This record gives sequence, C-alpha cells and structure tokens, in this order.
Amino acid sequence: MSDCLFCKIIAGEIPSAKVYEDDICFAFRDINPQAPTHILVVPKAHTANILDASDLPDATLAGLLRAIGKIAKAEGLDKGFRVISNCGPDACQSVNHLHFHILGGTQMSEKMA
Ligand code: DGP
Repeated sequence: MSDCLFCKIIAGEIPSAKVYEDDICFAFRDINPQAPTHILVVPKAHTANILDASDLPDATLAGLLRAIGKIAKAEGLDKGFRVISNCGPDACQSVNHLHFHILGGTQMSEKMA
C-alpha cells in the first residue's frame, strides 16, 4: 500500500534497523523501544491487523511465527520474551499494517495490561 509506513520500510523507502528478512516477512528495531530488545516483525504483504489475517495465506501466518522464534534465538532471548500484536484503537494500534512486537532482554511484569 503506497501510503503505509511499514510498506515503505519493507521497500527500503524509509530506513530502518533491519534484523531479519525472508520471503514472507521483514523485521526491524522499533524506533521507540519499550524494552532492551524491541523488534517489529511484519508480513511483506499488507494487511491491517489480526482481524484481516484471513487475507493472508496460511503459509504466511505460519512463517511469521517461525520467524519470531528464529529472531528471538538470534537475539539471545533465551530467558524469555513477550510477543504482542496490538489490534485496533482499544489496543492503541498506531500503524495499520499487521505487526508483532518482540519484547525482551529484561524481567517483565506479570501484568500485561
Ligand atoms: P503499534 O502501536 O502496535 O501500532 O506499534 C507501532 C510501532 O511502530 C510503535 O511501537 C513505534 C513503531 N514505529 C513507528 N514509526 C516507526 C518508524 O518509522 N520506524 C521504526 N523502526 N518504528 C516505528
């Protein structure tokens, strides 16, 4: 989508700190990190959020989860990490391109919201 921030990052039109890329997804460091490790994993195909996940092939959805695991291992998050996908206004989704936050590198709170 031409006016989507994450589509522009995937296309290299906006610079990012890339940590991983394959045929299905692209991952880069969040510009406003909320943990020592804070990475965004996004499908290369545009869809708004989990509510529209049926727009994507099953292989893409599976590939995203596999990529998250690979990235967490490569980042050394062996003591644990959290994966969040904000969906819609109540969850404060600010970029309408499906993405998963990987947060780690610290002991996180038991409280999730
Ligand atoms: P969300 O609130 O779940 O939609 O998360 C969007 C995230 O995207 C937020 O944590 C900040 C991040 N972000 C916004 N603009 C940029 C950018 O230009 N570059 C990078 N690396 N991250 C961005």
